[in-house]
Amino acid sequence: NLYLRNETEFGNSSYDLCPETPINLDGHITVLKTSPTLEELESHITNLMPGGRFKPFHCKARHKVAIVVPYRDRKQHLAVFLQHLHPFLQKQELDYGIYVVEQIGKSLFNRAMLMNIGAAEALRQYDYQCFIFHDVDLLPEDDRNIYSCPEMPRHMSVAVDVFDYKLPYQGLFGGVSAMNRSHFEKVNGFSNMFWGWGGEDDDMSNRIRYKKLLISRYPANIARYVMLSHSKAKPNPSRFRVMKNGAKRAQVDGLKNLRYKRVKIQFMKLCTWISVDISPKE
Ligand code: BGN
Repeated sequence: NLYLRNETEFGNSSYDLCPETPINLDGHITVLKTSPTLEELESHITNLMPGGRFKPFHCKARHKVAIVVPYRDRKQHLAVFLQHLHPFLQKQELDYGIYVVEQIGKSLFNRAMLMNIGAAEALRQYDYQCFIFHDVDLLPEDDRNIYSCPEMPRHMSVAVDVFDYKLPYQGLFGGVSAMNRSHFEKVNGFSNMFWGWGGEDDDMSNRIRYKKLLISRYPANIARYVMLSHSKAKPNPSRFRVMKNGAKRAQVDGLKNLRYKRVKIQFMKLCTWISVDISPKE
């Protein structure tokens, strides 16, 4: 029998694992950069469980995946993103949920801390084994780019249109990246200390290296993305300073000292929306 059965979990009604490679993939797919509003979109995508959760109907998914999206003030991008991602992930037969982590308040944006929070909050909801950390402005162009977590952390956004579909540098781990739960815990998650643009992904790339893990990638013809346009954020001038002593800092700065105020959690139709209040420590 090609497919494994799991009789214990499903009683007598035996239930096949989904095929290792989903059979209905298209390869290159159309990317729409426009969408109806989030509210309108909610009436178009109707096959989700509350909180933007989904499981394939005909087979048992191989991967339990939380998509974690750090967010502030990009409602139109979010609608385009959700419109694209739901059908994409469903074709890949994943057991998934989309977690939007919104930073409220006036502090500089802390992308990495929001991703730590998203992972922690997702685990309070479900037994996820895989995290995909996903910028809201990146849309995958090829559905063979499977959103699972392999043997090693995987950098997903290899070839982005605005970078001429070329990887800017070897150590890059920004944009879209995948880590399984045990690796993410092993490296103590992301740093919580990067306020403003830049460096937090390079710091994670270093954490991966300190723990003797390697960054894996799909080939550039598959790991292709379109980026939605927006005004550039101001780079954080402290990022070079924070990146120093990374190895020592990584032991405390991350999941282990993560503190935040969850202001609200909403189980919306297309995503779980978590609003958090975070601010730099004095
Ligand atoms: C790099 C940034 C990354 C960003 C990529 C791609 C820094 C730290 C310098 C030591 N790194 O330059 O955070 O993802 O560009 O835009 O700024």
